[in-house]
Amino acid sequence: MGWESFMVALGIEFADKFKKEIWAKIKISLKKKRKAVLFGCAGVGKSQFIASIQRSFERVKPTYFSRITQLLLDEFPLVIVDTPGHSALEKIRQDEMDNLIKEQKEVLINVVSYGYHERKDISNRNDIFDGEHFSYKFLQENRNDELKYLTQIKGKLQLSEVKWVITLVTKADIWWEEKAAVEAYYEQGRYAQEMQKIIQKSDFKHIIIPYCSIITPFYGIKTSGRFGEETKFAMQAHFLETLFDILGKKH
Ligand SMILES: Nc1nc2c(ncn2[C@@H]2O[C@H](COP(=O)(O)OP(=O)(O)OP(=O)(O)O)[C@@H](O)[C@H]2O)c(=O)[nH]1
Ligand SMILES: [Mg+2]
Repeated sequence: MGWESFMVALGIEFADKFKKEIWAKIKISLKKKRKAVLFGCAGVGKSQFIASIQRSFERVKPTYFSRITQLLLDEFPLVIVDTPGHSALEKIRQDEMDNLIKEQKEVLINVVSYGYHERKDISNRNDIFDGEHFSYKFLQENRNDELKYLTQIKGKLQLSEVKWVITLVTKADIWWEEKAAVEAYYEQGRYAQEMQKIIQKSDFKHIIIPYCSIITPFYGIKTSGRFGEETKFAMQAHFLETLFDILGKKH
């Protein structure tokens, strides 16, 4: 093949590939962009969860602003908004709650972690760990905060067009040995009762999904060690399957 015909063949190949790529992009953009927002207390694992679905394994830092991430999950374009959980950043969360109504978000992900909130503002680890167990008081206060945050979303959620609420119970690697208690708490316990009050006056479906974004010690303290990478990936795959199922459904 001479130089000229070689270049022409190459040109056709590239043009063809280019057309295919453009067409794939058009097809994707024709699909309606789904919007999701994450809420939850500081340190429950919202940002680490976003990192995990982007297949990033680095530990994240606390969030101080709302942050939009555009994802393409198996051809589903998804816009996901991360919010800061810190108690002082209430105004930012309120604005995002207003956006729930204005921007017609379809999925709200309420992130919880059975009280295992890892924030940077604990100066003395001994306050939360006695050498064997994590402090009941510390965990209970955090669980109460999870309920408080849920109540704060209530009003806006009831006025919104949200179709699905996912309670994402993250940090399974940390609470794995207590999984029966964790399941009971979110499926039937105090959390479930609070959620039920919201559901009664709303029009969304609620699902609870256990999750693990990263296997790492809690506040530097080694935990169970009985939770492996396989279970983590199985949980991540299950979450994505559920999400595709939800996003693929016509409303
Ligand atoms: N062991 C374990 N640690 C996790 C998991 N998810 C998050 N973490 C850790 O928990 C800490 C808090 O996670 P973030 O994702 O920053 O929490 P956040 O909810 O975004 O917190 P704010 O941005 O302050 O609202 C980080 O040190 C994470 O690495 C998990 O599944 N397992
Ligand atoms: Mg964050």
